[in-house]
Amino acid sequence: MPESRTGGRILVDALRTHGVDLVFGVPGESYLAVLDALHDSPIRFIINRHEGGAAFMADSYGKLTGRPGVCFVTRGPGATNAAIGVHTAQQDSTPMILFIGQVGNDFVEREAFQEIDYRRMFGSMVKWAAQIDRADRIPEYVAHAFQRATSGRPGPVVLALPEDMLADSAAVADARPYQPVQAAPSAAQMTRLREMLAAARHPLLLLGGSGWDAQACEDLRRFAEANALPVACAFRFQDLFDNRHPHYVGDVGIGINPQLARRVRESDLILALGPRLGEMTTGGYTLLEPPCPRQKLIHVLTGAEELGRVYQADLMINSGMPQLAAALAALPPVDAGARRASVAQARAEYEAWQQEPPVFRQTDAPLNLWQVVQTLQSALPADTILTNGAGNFATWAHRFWRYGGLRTQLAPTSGAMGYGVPAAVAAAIVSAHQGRPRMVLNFAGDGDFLMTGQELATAVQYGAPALFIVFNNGAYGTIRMHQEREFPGRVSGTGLRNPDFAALAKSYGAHGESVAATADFGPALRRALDYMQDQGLPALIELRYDTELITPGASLSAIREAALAARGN
Ligand SMILES: Cc1ncc(C[n+]2csc(CCOP(=O)(O)OP(=O)(O)O)c2C)c(N)n1
Ligand SMILES: [Mg+2]
Repeated sequence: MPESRTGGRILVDALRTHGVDLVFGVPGESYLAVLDALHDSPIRFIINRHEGGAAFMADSYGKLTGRPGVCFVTRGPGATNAAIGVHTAQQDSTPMILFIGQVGNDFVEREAFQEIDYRRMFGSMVKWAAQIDRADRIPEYVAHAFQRATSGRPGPVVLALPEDMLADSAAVADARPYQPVQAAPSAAQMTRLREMLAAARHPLLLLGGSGWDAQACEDLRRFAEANALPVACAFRFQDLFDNRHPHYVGDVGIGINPQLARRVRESDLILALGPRLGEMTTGGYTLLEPPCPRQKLIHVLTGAEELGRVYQADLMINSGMPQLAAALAALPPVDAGARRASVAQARAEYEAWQQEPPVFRQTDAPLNLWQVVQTLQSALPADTILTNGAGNFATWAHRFWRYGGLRTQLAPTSGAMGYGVPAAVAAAIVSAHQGRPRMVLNFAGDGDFLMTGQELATAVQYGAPALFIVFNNGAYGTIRMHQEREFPGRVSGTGLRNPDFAALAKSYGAHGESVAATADFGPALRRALDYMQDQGLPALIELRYDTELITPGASLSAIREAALAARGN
């Protein structure tokens, strides 16, 4: 007979069973029994300053380790604050488990204090939302949650924990560790894939999605080299292939290199390995047209239910990425000699796209953001983790940064502003916890930063030395840009009056400074890196520049004038 334990303890023991070492969250009186059980547990509880930050950190943990990120929040307000991270885990296919303290079963269905039905609230956002009503079933529910979050297409799971259930005791045994389940390609599918590859003249590999590991990326590299394949990465999955590799030709996302867009359109075979082929990766469903694209399409996904959802591929394969990549690496190469020159050409187009954009020659901007990225890239190690949220500033990362391979990028395909700051804090904490501290760099917009900037307090509390670069253009610039395109000259709801970011950083105990001219950035970076190194604490450098510098390709006034001209004004 197992010993009797409280629900809180059974739950924390279950987390241990499944290998959890670190959880994120904001406390609430609804789950005191869990907090109490954590008191005696080796699991580290990173406390956050907002549940949105906690949920983003759990998503980042999932992206960095491939294991579910775990987040604890309280009922009602805590759960609603956390929703942005759950949605991001869904869109990014990140394994994640959100535990929510819940109203006790003695008060349920009265709309008691902070009561929400989480099955209905999160229903369409998660792989599974459930409530554990009996302490003796905790091991079963938690094992199911880990299984569900990691098998097939990974994603978020929500478990609600009624307060009285957590306080109850039960004599129940622990479950076994979860075993993620993934399909593998069949021999017949691999034969067909090889035939299609042998027949193609302009094939293109498009990588994306979650569930990759180091071996899978290595296998994939060998396959791409042996078959002379150009490799592109889907929107915000740019770290699946080392961007310095001669076969890497760019990312298929927002602000795509027009040369690469042409290659996607003119390709006669797209091997989409892992990406969902969503709106951002298909140029709003134009680069590939649903339901039957002009290009031949091989679509491989971890989730069977996603195959054929938008695109009826010529060959659909349901497979995990390690299983697929191993099969690809074992495939006898096709005769691809004729393609080598075209790979080199595509690579040259990528490199040309990364050169200094003309906007700095057209404007007299005192701060050259392209130069800033070059300075950062040459000062920081290749395995630096670069994080960002959403906004036009992210272009400076996606287009000009060379991601150094698997797990060097944390960025939301959901386009969630505020993702990058907590992601950076999580990356610094998680990598140090794993015994291999990494350099972590965050690019944030002024709007983006202030959505979750209070997680700087978390960074300081836990000694997480990430470097934050705030792109301050005094505006929700992306929306301003769209405004100038659609309603030229009519600025509405997009201007920002900001705090002093350097002073703000200092008030948290971080290093802070502000830069407005190109020549000042290098010395500022040196001081920031020295501080991080000496103190083990974060640093922030604000970049001040005019809203006019809205994209690398065109200034705001050029966008407005083009829009006015198109309207005949
Ligand atoms: C949580 C959230 N709210 C609103 C939006 C809509 N949105 C997309 S970009 C953007 C402006 C971003 O501003 P900023 O961070 O300053 O970057 P900039 O575009 O100015 O470089 C907004 C409001 C969003 N994507 N996410
Ligand atoms: Mg801005």
